[in-house]
Amino acid sequence: MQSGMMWRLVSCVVCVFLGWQLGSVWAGAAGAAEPQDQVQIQVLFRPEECSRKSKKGDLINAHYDGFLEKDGSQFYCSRSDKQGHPQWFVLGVGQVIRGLDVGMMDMCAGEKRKVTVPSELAFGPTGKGPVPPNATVVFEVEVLSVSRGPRSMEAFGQIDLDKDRSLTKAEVKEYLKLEYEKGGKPRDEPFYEKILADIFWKSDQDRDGQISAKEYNIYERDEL
Ligand SMILES: [Ca+2]
Ligand SMILES: [Ca+2]
Repeated sequence: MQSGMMWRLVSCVVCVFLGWQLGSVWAGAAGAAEPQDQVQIQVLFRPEECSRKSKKGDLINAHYDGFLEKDGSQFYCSRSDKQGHPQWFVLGVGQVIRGLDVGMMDMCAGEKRKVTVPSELAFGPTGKGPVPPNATVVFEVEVLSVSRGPRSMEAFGQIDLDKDRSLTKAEVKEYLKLEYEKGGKPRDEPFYEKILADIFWKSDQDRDGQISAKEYNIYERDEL
């Protein structure tokens, strides 16, 4: 019992770090031909009202808890960690493991799913942190909001106000503000700061404070 609690504590600490890393690690490793066939999706709850379903490039706010399939032990805990805030990420562009990019498509705000991801679309032959090599993982996800994100390629040009093919925080913030105002839901400063911090942490891989065209679009380099 005690060791179980200890494991959870350790894994929660690890997951905070892991959470930031989930995306970049396997962004380049997703070579499987038809990933949608390999990811098992079980819808646990779907709200009756669903005005918008998640698609590639959308900005998602979600909780996701990760478990090892083999023994059910938890290795990631955006929800169960008491400090846990739901995570912001852009869907379908490699900010989360490929299995979640695939398994979280077409979700409504309020929907809950169980997504089972084979190792090739998760942490691969090397594993990561508490996830051993070649491990199938199960995520319980709950989507809190779905909105148009900053990642569609048409959006890049709109965001890049000075047309230098690189995005500053000010440029991304301006874009997000416009999007939320358009949607009739303007937000306060801390809200935008939180999203910006998340987006830049996950996207600005060389940490130069700007999101380059290459950093912006991980899967489809050809488009630029
Ligand atoms: Ca710019
Ligand atoms: Ca950069």
